[in-house]
Amino acid sequence: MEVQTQSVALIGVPLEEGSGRRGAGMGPTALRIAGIDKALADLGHTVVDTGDLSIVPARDLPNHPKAHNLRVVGAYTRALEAATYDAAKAGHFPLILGGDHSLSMGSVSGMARYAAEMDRPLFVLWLDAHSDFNTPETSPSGNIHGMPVAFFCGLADFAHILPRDRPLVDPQKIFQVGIRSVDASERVEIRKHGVNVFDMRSLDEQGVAVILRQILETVEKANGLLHVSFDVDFLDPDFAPGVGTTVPGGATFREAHLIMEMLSDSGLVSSLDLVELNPFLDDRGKSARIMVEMTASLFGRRIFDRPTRAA
Ligand code: EXY
Ligand code: MN
Ligand code: MN
Ligand code: MN
Repeated sequence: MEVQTQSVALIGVPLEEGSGRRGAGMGPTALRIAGIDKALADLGHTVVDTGDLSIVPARDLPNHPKAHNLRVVGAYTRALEAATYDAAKAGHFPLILGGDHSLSMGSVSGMARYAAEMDRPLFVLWLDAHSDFNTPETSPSGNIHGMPVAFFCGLADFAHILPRDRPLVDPQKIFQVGIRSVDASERVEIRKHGVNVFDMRSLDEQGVAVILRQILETVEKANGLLHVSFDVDFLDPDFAPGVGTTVPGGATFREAHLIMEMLSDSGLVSSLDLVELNPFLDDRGKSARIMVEMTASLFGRRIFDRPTRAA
């Protein structure tokens, strides 16, 4: 199968204030050092590195006792919402180099605005150990990287970071895969709002190919756009240790790799976040390199071509 070459806009987001520790702010640099631009260029894609996002201080936002560093996270959310929307609108594939997972409040909201303008539904594939469906009220930690999904569904509308009339994501158009750490209140909310969860047990029982086929069919039938949000902790910490929130029993290299290949074959992916890489905790750049490998597969790298879409 021919690789459809694309114009890829790299957007660096050195945000770590949404997590409970330092280090994820170095993620964009580590992904660049691991060769993300070359990996994509070698596949024939055009790569435009827009550098790291600059923010305008969000002085209008309050200090929130249950949402730590809201002003910084809010400033990045605003800047990234605009940068992601602008990149997509200009015909680029927005590839966000994180940064902690709170950045998805901005990237997904930007894609939601773009999809609404295109009159197409936005679907989100959330590859993560966590469901990130807390609100400031339910969060056990106050760390905003545990809240982005609730935010872009309009359920954690803290402090009007974005305009109230922004397009939201329908929880039933979210697919969470690899989940294995869920807080009690998140579990209730996930069921209540109909988020589609394929936890690690589903992966073990059904295998990733069956699950991915089901997701891709749904997106294709609806003529949807698919935003992929890839948290390093989706992977098993044995081979991806460079993340602050490791949870044992994660996806294997081969499972994650097959997901990337099937996503690539589908041609449905519109945008991608690479998040939570913490180079300070990594083992000689191992996790950064794996994230680059995964991205290359999503953008068409193959061992051998397949005559038809993976059947
Ligand atoms: N559920 C926990 C919390 O809300 O504090 C842990 C969240 C970790 C989030 C990581 C990024 O995926
Ligand atoms: Mn910072
Ligand atoms: Mn996450
Ligand atoms: Mn996570």
